[in-house]
Amino acid sequence: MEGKKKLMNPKKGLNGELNVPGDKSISHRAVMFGSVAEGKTVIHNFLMGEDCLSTIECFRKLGVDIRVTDEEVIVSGEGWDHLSEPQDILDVGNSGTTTRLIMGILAGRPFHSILIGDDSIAKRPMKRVTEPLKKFGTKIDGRSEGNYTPLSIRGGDLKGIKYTLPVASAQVKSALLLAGLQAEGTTEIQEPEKTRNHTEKMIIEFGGHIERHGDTIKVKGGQVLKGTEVYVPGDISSASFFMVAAAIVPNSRVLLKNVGLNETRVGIVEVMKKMGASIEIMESSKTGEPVGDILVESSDLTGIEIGGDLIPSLIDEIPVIALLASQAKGKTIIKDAQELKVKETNRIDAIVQELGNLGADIQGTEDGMIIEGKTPLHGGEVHSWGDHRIGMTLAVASLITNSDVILEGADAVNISYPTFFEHINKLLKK
Ligand code: SPQ
Repeated sequence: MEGKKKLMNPKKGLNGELNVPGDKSISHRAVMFGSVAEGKTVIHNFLMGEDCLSTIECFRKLGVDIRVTDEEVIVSGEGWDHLSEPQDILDVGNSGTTTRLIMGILAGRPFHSILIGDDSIAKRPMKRVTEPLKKFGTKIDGRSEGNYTPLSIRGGDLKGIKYTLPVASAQVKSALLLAGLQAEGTTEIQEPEKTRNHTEKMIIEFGGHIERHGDTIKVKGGQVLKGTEVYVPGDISSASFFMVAAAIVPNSRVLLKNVGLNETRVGIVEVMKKMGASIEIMESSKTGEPVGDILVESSDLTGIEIGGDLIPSLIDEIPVIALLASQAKGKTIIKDAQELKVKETNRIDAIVQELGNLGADIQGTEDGMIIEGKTPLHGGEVHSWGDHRIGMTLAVASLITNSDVILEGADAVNISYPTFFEHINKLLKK
């Protein structure tokens, strides 16, 4: 994942409108649900990023017919029982979502499969999924007692469980719901904090049933899902790079169209408002996944404290929020975000080191970081650490440096936003 890019800072600000690519979390889930549902699923605005393409390849190896056209992805699902034993290993690439969610599906399938990914995936903890899946009755193992890839799964008959998640994780919750849909009886999952709920919404979209009471989610086993049409909204995590860019680059005004505004994902909007950013949300549709437009203009910002149950709703935006905070007056404290250490990289270390290299006053803590602003940033050589969100944050930082930035590992953006640099250039030209 190399690729060196020289980035320039703009003279006139960022101006114009963008349709950011489809939501990564929803794109993965649409392929997975389409694969286990009966009948055709047509997915519009699917994210053609490397992670979601890994999901497509894995399900093709499980015998599912998936057709990709310029307009849509068509999944010809034939139900849970028609997934077949793969002849080859399933390569999840760099994608934590693929790894964890597919385990929940494979747990209930009566065959053997092996999951493997890249060097980053090999370091991400999987026991949080393998342990509860064993309680359902599946056979699953991997390096370090099932904590790391390669993972080997021999699925079978499952019995529903009651389980309290030790960490707030939508991926773990989703894996257990996918296993629960195939298990005998009811599965009850309690989450410590509310995490993204795309899996729950998709169970309903595919004709299934799920209940939520307070922090407990209940799903019955033996559910037959039906193929459907899925409209993937723009990814708010991708939009966030341009929301922050518009706020920190002087003379900017950017309109982001058709962005997903699911209430479990919009923490960054709350944070930007609290910091004093000029941000306007125009919701256009509330059915299924809520969607709307986001208008952001250059703003004077003030540091704030970010923590508690807000964290899961902006966990992937913290690198770019750190950059935002470096341009806010005063201190920003980000806490309760220790999960950042087990993402594609240790995102606390990566962002502290790389933004520090550009002159930001930023310090890592056990569960987050402390940023003091407002600090002018200078040019230099920085690295994405092979992590798309770190790479895109540094590219946005380069828009306000006083000299050029060389970004190594720029190709990492292809994981979730292959047209990222094209989109920056589009806004620079206006
Ligand atoms: O798929 P992956 O690699 O885990 O992607 C990331 C990202 O930054 O794109 C995290 F590194 O997003 C996760 C997110 O952090 C996607 C996700 C989901 O689709 O369910 C949930 C979050 O992870 P978790 O561990 O909190 O469940």
